[in-house]
Amino acid sequence: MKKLSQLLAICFLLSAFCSFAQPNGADADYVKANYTKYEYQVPMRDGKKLFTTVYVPKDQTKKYPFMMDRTPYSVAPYGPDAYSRSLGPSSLFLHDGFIFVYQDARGRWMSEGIFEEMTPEKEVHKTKNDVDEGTDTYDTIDWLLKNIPNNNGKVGAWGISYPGFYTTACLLSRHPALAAASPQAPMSDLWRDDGWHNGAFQLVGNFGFYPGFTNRQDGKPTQGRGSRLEYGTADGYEFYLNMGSMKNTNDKYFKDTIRLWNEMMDHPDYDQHWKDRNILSHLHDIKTPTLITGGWYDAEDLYGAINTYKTLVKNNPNTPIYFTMGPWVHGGWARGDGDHLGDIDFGGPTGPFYREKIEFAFFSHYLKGTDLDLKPVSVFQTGVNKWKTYSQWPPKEAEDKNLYFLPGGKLSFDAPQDNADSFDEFVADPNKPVPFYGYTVLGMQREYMTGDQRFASSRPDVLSYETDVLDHDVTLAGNTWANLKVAITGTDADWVVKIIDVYPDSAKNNQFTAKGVYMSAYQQMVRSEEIRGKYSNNISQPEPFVPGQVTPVNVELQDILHTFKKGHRIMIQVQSSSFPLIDRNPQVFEDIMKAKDTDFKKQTHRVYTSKANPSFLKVRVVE
Ligand code: PG9
Repeated sequence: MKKLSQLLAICFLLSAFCSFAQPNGADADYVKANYTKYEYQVPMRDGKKLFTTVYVPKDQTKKYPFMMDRTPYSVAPYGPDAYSRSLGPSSLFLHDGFIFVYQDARGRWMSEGIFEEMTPEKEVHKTKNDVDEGTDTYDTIDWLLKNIPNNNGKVGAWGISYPGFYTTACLLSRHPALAAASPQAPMSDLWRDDGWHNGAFQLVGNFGFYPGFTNRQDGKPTQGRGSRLEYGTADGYEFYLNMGSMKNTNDKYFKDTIRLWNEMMDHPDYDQHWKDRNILSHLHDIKTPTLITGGWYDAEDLYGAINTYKTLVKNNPNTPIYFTMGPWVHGGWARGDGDHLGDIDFGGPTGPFYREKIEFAFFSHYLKGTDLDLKPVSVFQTGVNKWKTYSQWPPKEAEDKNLYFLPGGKLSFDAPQDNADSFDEFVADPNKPVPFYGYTVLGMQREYMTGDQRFASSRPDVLSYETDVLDHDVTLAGNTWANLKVAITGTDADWVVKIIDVYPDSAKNNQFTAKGVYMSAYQQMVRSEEIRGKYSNNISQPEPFVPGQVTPVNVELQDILHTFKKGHRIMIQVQSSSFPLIDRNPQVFEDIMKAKDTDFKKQTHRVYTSKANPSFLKVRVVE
């Protein structure tokens, strides 16, 4: 049984590791014919050894740079004769020739040591035991330069998602040989990336993940474990609603055996546990040219990509920092065409352009000295489906404006004028939460990020505000801020804000439009974000609402670059659940991770639309 659970675990995590690669038969054959694989236990300064696989080009007539991927998801296949089916970020690297290095991070799989979620980085390293991902990277690079022949003395690092975090952490080695790095969809701050969004727990993205990811803490290699959840249904909404409160995740399923899950449940506030794991606070004195890559429709690490870029640029003005955001899901740039998501057509392939003209060109320049014609910012403008380049992000040309919620479900750049204290109200019932997508399965449905919102518009517990038909294109660029004035009858509430592109009745279906869906009057999600109301004033010290008192709730929505075309409308929806994307709020001020099923009760929520208490979305508009 032990072997079976280990095999299951390897399969589960290989899916995470390989799902971003582009394995195909031709590449697999090329790897075997042109590279020789070696396996090493690389010693770290504290004596722990990290399992490291190295693929060396058979052609030893020239010197090669390293391309390194440090990962918690296993560097399988293990064994000197078991070859990976692909190497590097894309086939371009495989065929151009690099020394590829894959390393099990500390405490993962075949590497020794103790694994910690998002390893807390140390600012000072006094003794050899003061280790973190920065020191592990430094020691690994030193060892590679000395022990792998025929290298050209330059190291590149890349990784997506958790490996993206490890790539960001590579920058903290500040090793002089680290000549280029590309953290892609990097996790940066779990309280704002995969774990929580402003205090709302990301339920569907995590519940199925942690059983397979959590390993024991005995410091010995091969610590994986299988994920053994019996869901009993394929309907995610039904499964998670029947599960009940977050307390039941342990009472009914995990039985307190999943260490990393319990770390989540025990730290719902932005406390020292998360502050220690926020790598953004260490991104100073970075000299390595860096390319940050992310997807506008990344349901996991959108915050990480955008804010790793913004922090690096702010703290390191003299270091070349590049930024690319395309119309991609989590890791979507690494494989396939990237020509659509759900019903939305992006006008052609976007992935191949990125992989060749941005990613490969970046690494080839800094590791091999080839020419580079790359602007600092290359971003895909959705709505009109074209690539744009800027010198900085958000564009300095952007102009701040407010989109005001008005009585009668109107939305306008003009502020409310009347003196009446107008508001809209709805009954929020946590036992009948608003689905986050038109239909729900057990896992994350990434299509929700461009999904048709007509299923929500018709619900009485969803408020919709929309502009008149636009008589010209309106392009929003950068992050936006929802500034709500609300009042509730309870003492806590979640607030979900959605920016939606409303198509004209004349809109035609495209090649990707699902059967039975009509693009006529389609309500395309452009961006959504949520906040657990009690954190609105202080994310570390949550505060109860005073029932009936008008209260400001402000939430940042992550960046977009989207054109609402002439003939379309801009819509904003506000609701108090998005299930099971996020967990439910009992709407009473308490530790929701410990709430009882009987705590979840209906409350009445108001959103004000008056001159005295204006609610609005602060946006940045570019021509
Ligand atoms: N960012 C992804 C993830 C990490 C932790 C929890 C859930 C998801 C990932 O690395 O795939």
